[in-house]
Amino acid sequence: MILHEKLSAQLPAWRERIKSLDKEHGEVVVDKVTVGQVIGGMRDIKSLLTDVSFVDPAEGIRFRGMSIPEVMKALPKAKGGKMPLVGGLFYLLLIGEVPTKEQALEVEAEWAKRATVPDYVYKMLKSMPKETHPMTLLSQAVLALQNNSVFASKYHEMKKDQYWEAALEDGLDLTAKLPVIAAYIYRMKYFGENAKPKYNPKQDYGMNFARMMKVSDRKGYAELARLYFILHSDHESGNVSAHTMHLVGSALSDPYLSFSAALNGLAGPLHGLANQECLGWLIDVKEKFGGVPTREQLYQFSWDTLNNGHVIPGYGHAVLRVPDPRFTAQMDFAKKRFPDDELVRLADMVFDVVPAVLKEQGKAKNPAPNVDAISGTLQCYYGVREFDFYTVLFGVGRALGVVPNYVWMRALGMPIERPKSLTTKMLEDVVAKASQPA
Ligand code: HAX
Repeated sequence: MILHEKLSAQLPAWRERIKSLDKEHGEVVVDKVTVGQVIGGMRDIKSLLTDVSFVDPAEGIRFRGMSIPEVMKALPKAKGGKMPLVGGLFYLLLIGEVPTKEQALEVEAEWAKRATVPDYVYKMLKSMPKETHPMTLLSQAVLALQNNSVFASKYHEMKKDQYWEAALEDGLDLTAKLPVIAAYIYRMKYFGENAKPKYNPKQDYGMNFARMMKVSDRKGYAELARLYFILHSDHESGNVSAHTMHLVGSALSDPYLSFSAALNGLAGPLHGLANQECLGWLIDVKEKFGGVPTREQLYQFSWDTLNNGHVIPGYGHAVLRVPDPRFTAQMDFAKKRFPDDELVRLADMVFDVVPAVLKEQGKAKNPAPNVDAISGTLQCYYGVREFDFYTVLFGVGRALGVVPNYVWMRALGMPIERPKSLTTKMLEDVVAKASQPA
């Protein structure tokens, strides 16, 4: 398999790099840690290693050093579409090189071979209460697949430097099955259907997803699915879902156990669940004013939201200090394909008005839009209007980034994660010592 070949060729030199950094320079200080960072959620502490992606506060995400426009241009495109093949993105994230079309199609073919979901997973999903949140269902389904884990079953017979091979097997199985499970959850939960979705090996990941979701404009939605999964794949390693995958995986829990945990983090309202809030806010505006309001009305509505003690969803970011390029890519997609859609026009006006309001308020460090400010609008256009499903889509995309990270961490033999904690008294003592005259 191409991914296996390409990875094993890189590993000896990369392992040497890590070994020499650790052995010869292990004492070199990277960054200082402040009391504020210890209290404030470890914000900005440089203590995670990944070569898969990097978030520059002034520029946004780079996948393997490439900006989003560069990635969208360089990756081979899906048949009959303008968007890249998702298999090409997975190849880029895992191997670190832009694939040829043939290489991207090899990844797509691997997925097609592995996309069958066992019967008991469907039965388990079907037996859950109707009102169960779709993210709970997705996480349960991933956990239910765990008894097929190659990593778990071979754990006792593998040497440490072979872990990555089993991780890759599981990672490919998992990423292949996720769109099938997500589409089943969608059709079962909102339409009461029980038919098992069928993956068509002649179609790519994006088109398969569009077909299994049964949206009416399959061609258009396949393009959106490709874009959406690519944009949501990775955002370096410190965000809650990526970090959870890394942390749980560091205990040598297999990829299923680790990814189910990552999904549970993604399901939090300050992380992935924020995307369902954003569309709700736009629809509230539309309903209040019977369509797209005037700029003045929107300005007042935004202030009312803030004055009522709420955040404006889709704006602000913990790391970014500019408009999120993932927002820009989605807005471009919408403006090229359906510029007259009412929600798109509204989202565009919000982009014009809200940053100024947040600046006036003076609290948010970044008044610009993030990835969630527009993603629901695009889903809505294609008829996927069930807000609480949106984080499931994020979950399918996120696997494409955290799986390569998991594989690399096992390949480099990364140890169990174990930061050190302090007591409040110890922190106070540190502060007292620091404030004593020299
Ligand atoms: N509306 C109103 N106030 C905001 C705001 C917004 N969109 N963004 C930040 N602020 C406020 C914060 O609530 C905070 O106020 P307090 O001091 O009263 O607590 C202050 O500005 C400083 O916050 P910050 O340092 O700029 O932002 P944080 O790093 O603390 O938080 C958030 C980052 C994304 C959580 C924040 O900007 C927010 O709540 N945004 C709205 C929700 C949202 O869009 N979430 C999706 C984020 C993208 C993502 O990860 N998706 O998975």
